[in-house]
Amino acid sequence: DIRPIARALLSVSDKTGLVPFAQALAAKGVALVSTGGTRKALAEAGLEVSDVSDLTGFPEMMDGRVKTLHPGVHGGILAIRDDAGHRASMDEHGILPIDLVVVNLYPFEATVARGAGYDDCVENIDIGGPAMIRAAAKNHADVAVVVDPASYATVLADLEAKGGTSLATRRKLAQLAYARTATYDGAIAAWFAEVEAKENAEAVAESRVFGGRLAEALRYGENPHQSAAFYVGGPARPGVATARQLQGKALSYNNLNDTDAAFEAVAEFDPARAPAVVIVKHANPCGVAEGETLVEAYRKALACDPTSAFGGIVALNRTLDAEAARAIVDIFTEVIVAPDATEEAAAIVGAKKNLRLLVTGGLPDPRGGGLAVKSLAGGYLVQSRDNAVVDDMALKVVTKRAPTAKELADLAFAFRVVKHVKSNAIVYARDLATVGIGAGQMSRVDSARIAAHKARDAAEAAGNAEPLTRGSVVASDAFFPFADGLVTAIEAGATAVIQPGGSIRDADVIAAADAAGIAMVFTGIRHFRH
Ligand code: 93A
Repeated sequence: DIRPIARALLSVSDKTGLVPFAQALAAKGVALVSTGGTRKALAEAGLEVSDVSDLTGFPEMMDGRVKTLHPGVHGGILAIRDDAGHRASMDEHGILPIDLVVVNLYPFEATVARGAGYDDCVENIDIGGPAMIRAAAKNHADVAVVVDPASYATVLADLEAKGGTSLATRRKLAQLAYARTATYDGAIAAWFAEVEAKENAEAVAESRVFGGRLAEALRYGENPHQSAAFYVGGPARPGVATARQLQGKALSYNNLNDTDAAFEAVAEFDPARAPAVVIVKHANPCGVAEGETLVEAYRKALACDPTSAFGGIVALNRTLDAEAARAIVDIFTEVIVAPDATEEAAAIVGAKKNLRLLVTGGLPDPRGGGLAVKSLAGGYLVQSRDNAVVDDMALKVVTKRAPTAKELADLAFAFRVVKHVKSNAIVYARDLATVGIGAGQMSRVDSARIAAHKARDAAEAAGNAEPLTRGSVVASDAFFPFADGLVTAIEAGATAVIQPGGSIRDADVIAAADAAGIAMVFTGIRHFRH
């Protein structure tokens, strides 16, 4: 398996160690063939070296883009030496065998690293070099390939000891060769990705969405590989766009999105009526409550789903006070947002360096107008805000039993919350606190089940014998298309229901409610949110 070396093709950008290596080859009687720059370097060292044009019958052309891409080169590399047909082709076309290919590539990585321009980087993508390397490596049965000056010694050692290269050496060199071209192409692909990411970042920074003003370039978007920026615009509205950040790290894209969701939700709760708290995770409320005090509201909200509340956003409808601040900093929280904060509360939050505290100076009007914009491929969807508020709705009792005053208060509470839960949304509430929230399901009955399931989990975690949905009320953001979702809620222990109504099967749903003796009211207004 020893293959002597009669002819070597040398074409290298990195000329380190080239001359002594070529001298050693020449001393063993190896004929040298080279491309322009390599040939010049060898000739200057006094070596006899022919031009690759002698093999191809073509001059190097197109600024060197085409110099070795020719059957005169690739036939000489790829021909199987003991294949009569291959040998006949060589004879017919005057192709000379090449036994050693010594190539290192245009310095693409180094060109990118020194911050070269786009065209310069593209020009440094080597095409002919990798083609020869891969060809020689494929034909390792007959040909040795060297892609790195570090391997020159290996070839010379084989030549010295065996008069040619061994199969083991050629295989090892082939492995190194493919590893090199793979790394090289990987670097090129990574560069294209980098160029694209940079262009995206520029496009995001330059975009002017609905006359918005760039407030802040964000480190990244919903995911780290996405570019992002925060624009403010449209009618002024107290919230994330106007808030003053009293402390904590910069807000991320997801923080801003979740904080907005939390604050818009808590604004549904009139601070003159009662303190209220909303905890948001992944843009959905995972606990909402009113209480006698903020801290009580927070504890009730937290009890709904303490697992999800971990790392959540807490929004309050009144000035953050010390008691509430102490309770909130007790568990890992990303952001607190409130109309204001007392000095004492701010100092308590201050002990948690990373926790962001935002004060907005007020609450947005839930009945306020304005536009909601969403992008889709090639355009935008624009609609007016969902500014419908349950207090303004003409509630219609559709069951034999009317809700009690307590049920009615919880129903209104639940419908306020369900407006801010992604559809299909189901919210169980009791004593002005959510006890189970089902969000973002494609089927309403699944939302009803998930909400009940989460309520059972929360009860278990709190050591309660009964799930909190026992004696609760339930709100649905849109009508129950079938009785099944309602039946799930009844099984979970709901005693009253609020929903828009309007299904062609309303009669079935009402009958199921009457059969269970529960009360149901229709709002006539739907609260889809996607
Ligand atoms: O531009 S190329 O992709 N086209 C070719 O046909 C070609 N053949 C060898 N680059 C090509 N090469 C590369 O030129 C080699 O990979 C090597 O990096 C360089 C050596 O050129 P010179 O001998 O002129 O310095």
